Amino acid sequence: MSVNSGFSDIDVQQVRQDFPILKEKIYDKPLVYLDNAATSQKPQVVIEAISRYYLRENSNVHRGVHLLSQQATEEYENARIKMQRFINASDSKEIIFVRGATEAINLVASSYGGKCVGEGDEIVISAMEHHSNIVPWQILCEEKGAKLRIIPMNDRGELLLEEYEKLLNSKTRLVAVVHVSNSLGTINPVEKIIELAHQNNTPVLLDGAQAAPHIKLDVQELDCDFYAISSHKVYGPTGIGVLYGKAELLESMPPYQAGGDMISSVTFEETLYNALPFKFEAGTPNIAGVIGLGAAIEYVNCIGLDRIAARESKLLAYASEKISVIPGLKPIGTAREKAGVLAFVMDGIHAHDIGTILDQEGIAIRTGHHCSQPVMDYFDVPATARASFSFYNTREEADILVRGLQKVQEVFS
Ligand code: C6P
Repeated sequence: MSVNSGFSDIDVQQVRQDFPILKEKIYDKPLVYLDNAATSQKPQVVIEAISRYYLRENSNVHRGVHLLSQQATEEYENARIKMQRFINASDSKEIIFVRGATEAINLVASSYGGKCVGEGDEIVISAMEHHSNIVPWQILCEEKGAKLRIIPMNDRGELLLEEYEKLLNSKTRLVAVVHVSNSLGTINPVEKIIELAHQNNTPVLLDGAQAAPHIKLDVQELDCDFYAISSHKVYGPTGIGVLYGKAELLESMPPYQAGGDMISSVTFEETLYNALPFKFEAGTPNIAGVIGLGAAIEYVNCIGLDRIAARESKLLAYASEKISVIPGLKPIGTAREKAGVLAFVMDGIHAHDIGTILDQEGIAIRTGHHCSQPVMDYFDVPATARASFSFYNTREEADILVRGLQKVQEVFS
């Protein structure tokens, strides 16, 4: 495994060795994987941690007196502490393991929303949310007779903070905003968003699905109330993620799901709930997933998020400049603060055709609405093509993307 120290650049050829899949060929051409916003690739250490668990430690957690169960429990709880440190939460009980960012948001909508949102109340989200941070609030608002208010954005894909400020009032029960947009790449000014919400006594949930792989997080410094993370975007396995919540808020919220592990005692007359974080982790959890996520965090720590962010930002700038010379190509999302994502449309060519032709060249990008249909509506496009970068991508791969796009033009000219 590549371990970098100090502030030197990442040795990209060396880190690529950590990801077995990057050696794959697609239609006999080297894989150029530029779909990292959909899911990132997994380093060998993550794959090994999962298989080691199944090969040598497979057993249930928090339940057994036998050694295997104790070992599995220790690894599972160690991963919680790794995640606590990764985002600088003040206590490991503030780390709730869930299925992904989607479930993290649904948990808050169901539990916090169920308790604290009533008729006439308002939830504020933004114009650039992923469907995961729209639909749970729509359902809640419909159930409760509450109202969804939307922070608008400009043509660069930047939120209008002065409009946001006007939306906050005594009825606002929660502000739920994406930290980094998956369809535009915008890094939102979340510090300011949180400050303004807190002046209004309103808690803030950040959808960090796209931020966690690119930005060093400090939830205490941010002072956010909830933070949602997907493991599979931060080099860990699928089917696992994290909801961070401030302990006092989580303590005050009712359970989200009910079953084993979330109770401290059950009789037919009365059930007492378990302490945090277990109150929100009903049933046998995704143990292998949590252990894999723990290994992913260790891996990312070894590379260093500062170094990852610096490399990705240079790559994004390089690729953005290179594709800007392609005639008829229009970038979608040109915010001044961006991470990871390069989305665009091409005159007279559907995004799916771009994706299909690039695929023939071994280049994996995502095309479509990226689960952000309101963003497509705003830019008046049915779909975009989206290349999304990770620290293991190279300038040569950006050049291959540009050549692929030139080929797309030739095919359609
Ligand atoms: N975006 C993309 O290609 P899950 O599916 O629960 O791991 O993450 C949902 C989610 C929530 N918020 C944001 C900002 C996201 O980008 C995503 C997932 C992927 O853009 C798959 S749609």
